[in-house]
Amino acid sequence: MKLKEQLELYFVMGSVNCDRDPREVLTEALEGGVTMFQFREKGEPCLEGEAKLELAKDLQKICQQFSVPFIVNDDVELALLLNADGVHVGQEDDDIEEVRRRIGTKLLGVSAHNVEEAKRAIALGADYLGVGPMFLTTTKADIRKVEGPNVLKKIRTAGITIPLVGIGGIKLNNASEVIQAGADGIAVISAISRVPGTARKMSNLLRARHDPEFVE
Ligand code: 3NM
Repeated sequence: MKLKEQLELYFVMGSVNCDRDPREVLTEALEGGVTMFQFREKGEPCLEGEAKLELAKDLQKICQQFSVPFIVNDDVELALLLNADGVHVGQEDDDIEEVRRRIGTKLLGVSAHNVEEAKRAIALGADYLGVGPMFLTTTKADIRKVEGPNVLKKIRTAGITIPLVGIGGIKLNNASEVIQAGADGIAVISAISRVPGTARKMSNLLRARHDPEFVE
């Protein structure tokens, strides 16, 4: 499968984002049609050390059962230890060039908030970009100003063709706007982690786009 297709419904999650066992939450999301998963064990009171490693291993195994890539947020050591499929870093995280060097050909995702950051991330080796916040969100405390899906249009107008996913406050009722603005996919935390059934509904919505005859 091409990267753009794999990014279509990108579920991002850590234990802090779940009201029940994260293994159950991930399984339900994958059954619903999630196409990529990022383990993002951040925020209070997130797991550390052995407990983080054990959860990561379990979630990776579940992804493997569904043949869905397992990406690690901002922890190159963990990604290398588990032989994960890739790493995602923000602008504030490790040096992008250094991460690329350490992970070799594994997937590298980078968060970008404007055209300049997007160009720089690509020059330093990003395979895809996460662009946000699309809408207001309470999931991440230190978000930038909400520019909305328009920032995706600006990035595309600047001639950037690499895979893009929108992130931040994406729900069923605003997901289409993000795709229409130029994203290949949507990256979602709380709408999927906290509301059972959303992954399937989002997957159906995205699928209907390629296949107008598709009915649920
Ligand atoms: N990054 P939810 S917004 C992890 O703007 C993250 O770069 C963002 O969570 C960015 O889907 C965000 O619950 C949180 O709104 C997304």
